[in-house]
Amino acid sequence: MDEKLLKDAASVLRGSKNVVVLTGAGISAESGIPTFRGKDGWWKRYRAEELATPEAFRRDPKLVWEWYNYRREIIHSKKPNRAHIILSKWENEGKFENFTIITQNVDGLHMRSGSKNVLCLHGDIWKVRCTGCYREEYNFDVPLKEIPPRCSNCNSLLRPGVVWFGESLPQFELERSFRELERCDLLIVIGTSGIVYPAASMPQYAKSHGSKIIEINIEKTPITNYAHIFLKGKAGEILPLLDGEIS
Ligand code: BV8
Ligand code: ZN
Repeated sequence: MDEKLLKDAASVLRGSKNVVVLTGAGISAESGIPTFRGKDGWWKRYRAEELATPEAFRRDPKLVWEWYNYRREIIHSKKPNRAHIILSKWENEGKFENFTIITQNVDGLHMRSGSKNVLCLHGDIWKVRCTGCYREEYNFDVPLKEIPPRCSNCNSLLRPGVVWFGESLPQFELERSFRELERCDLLIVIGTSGIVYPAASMPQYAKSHGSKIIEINIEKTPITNYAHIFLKGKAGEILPLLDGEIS
C-alpha cells in the first residue's frame, strides 16, 4: 500500500463532515461471496445477465429461482468481513456528522455488520414479492421450501425482492442517494466495477457537487479516471489501515 496515498486519504477523511460510501460486490468478496464480473463471478457460471431480468423470470421462473436459491445458500453461510465492520464502526462511533452507505449489493452484509443508515439500490436477496398481490416480506428459508415459491396469501408466484436489469430502482432509495451525494464532502467508492447504471453515475454526480472521491479497488475502473485518490488493494485490508490512521 502506498503510504503517502494512505496518509492523504486519511487527512481527507479527517477533514470530512458528510461522508457517503458507495459499495459494490467487491466489498463482500473477502466474505467469500463471488463478485459478478470477477474471474469466479456469478455472471460466468450462471449467465446472470440473462437471469437477472423480468424476461428470464417470465420464461423460466424455476431456473431463475434455482440461481437465487443457490446464491442465498452461499450468502447464508458467509459473514461480514473487516471492511463491513469498519464502516459500521465509523457510523456507530459517530466518526462523521453524517455517514451514509449506498450499496448495490443484495447480500444484506452491511446490515448484518451493524450498519443502519444503508440505502439498498438493488433490493435485498432475503426479500420476496408476490407477482399477484404484491405482498412483500422477508423469507430466510435456506434452502427454499419449494422452487419456485408461491404466495401463502394468493398462491401466485413469488419473485426475488431485487431490482433486475430494465427495472427501475426503488424511488425512495434513489432520491435519498442523490440528496446525500449533493451534500457530501467525501464519497468513498469501494469494490464496484462502475458498469451498472444509475449507480455508476453517482461518483461523477457527487464530484460535480464539490465532493472529493476516494476509490478503493483491487484494479482500476472507469471511476479511477476522476477519483482524487485511488487506493489499490483489498477493501478488507485498506479500511483497517485507514481506520488506524484516523482513530
Ligand atoms: C435502470 C440485482 C431505468 C439483482 C443488479 C447502456 C448504458 C447505460 C445504462 C444501460 C445501458 N443499457 C441498459 C442500461 C441500464 C442498465 C445497466 O446499467 N446495464 C449495464 C450492464 C450497462 N441498468 C438497469 O437496467 C437498472 N435500471 O436503469 O432503470 C430503466 C427502467 C426501465 C427501462 C430501462 C431503464 C437496474 C440495474 C440493477 C440490476 N441489478 N443486481 C441481483 O443481484 O441478482 S446489478 C448487479 O451488478 C449487482 O447488483 C451488482 O452489485 C451490480 C454492480 O456490479 P458490482 O457491484 O460493481 O460488481 P462487479 O462484480 O461488477 O465488480 C466487483 C468489483 O469489485 C470489481 O471492480 C473488482 O475489481 C472489485 N473487487 C473484487 N474484490 C475486491 C474488490 N475491490 C476491493 N476489495 C476486494 N477484495
Ligand atoms: Zn400473493
